[in-house]
Amino acid sequence: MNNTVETWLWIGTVGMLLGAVLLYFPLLSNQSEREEGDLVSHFYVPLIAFTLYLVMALGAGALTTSVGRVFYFARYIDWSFTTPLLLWSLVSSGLHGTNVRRPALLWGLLGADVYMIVTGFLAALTDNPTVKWTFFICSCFSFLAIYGLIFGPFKKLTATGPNGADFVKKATVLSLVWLAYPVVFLVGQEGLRLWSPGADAVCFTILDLVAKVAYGLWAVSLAKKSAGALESGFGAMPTAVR
Ligand code: RET
Repeated sequence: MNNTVETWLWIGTVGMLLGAVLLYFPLLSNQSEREEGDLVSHFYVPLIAFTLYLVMALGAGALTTSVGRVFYFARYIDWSFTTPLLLWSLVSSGLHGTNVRRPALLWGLLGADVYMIVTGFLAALTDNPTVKWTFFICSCFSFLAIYGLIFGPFKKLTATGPNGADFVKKATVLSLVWLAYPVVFLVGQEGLRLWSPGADAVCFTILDLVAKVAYGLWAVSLAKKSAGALESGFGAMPTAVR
């Protein structure tokens, strides 16, 4: 394994472990139902990522394709679990305190997300350009569907509750960070191969640490604030009115 790649896979492993430990403590002191969904999901996200980074750092979780490119498929196993968890906690915390229950809409969002990762995996796996770019486009359309659902129906529905403003803040940050993933794919080894495997490892590791650990810590702190506000009667209004 290339030295830069190996170093960054270990940075990812240690960073995710640290993130999981940091995100475990808020779980122990949880006092409210409002925070529960956020706390549980934001703990599992770095824990899952730690496991898959460890697999990659130890030299597994990758295969060599027909043109000699090393493809880290373990990233896609990580994303298949962590991205649905991140979207689920974004939406369920946004809807908390409203009377809205739209399970089919939530399943639609999670379905688009899993479809995005699976078609992205197929695009990354192959070296056949027609197959690669066909699945890349499928994956990008699913990504657009995710944006459409978040900033369409879910933004409207969460606006009826006390966490609507936090939902918009989190959704904005999440969509900006997530946007960098297809760009790295496009430029890196899985796409046009304009830069080295080391550059891929650096970018994906930094992105993963931001999208999972930094975002998770921020989301949990927002959940704590919002639970405090709900307890002291603030923000309970919209629920009571409905
Ligand atoms: C792929 C393939 C090419 C097209 C698109 C992609 C999108 C990937 C995304 C990944 C997000 C991962 C996160 C992980 C952290 O937990 C699969 C690269 C659109 C958005 C946030």
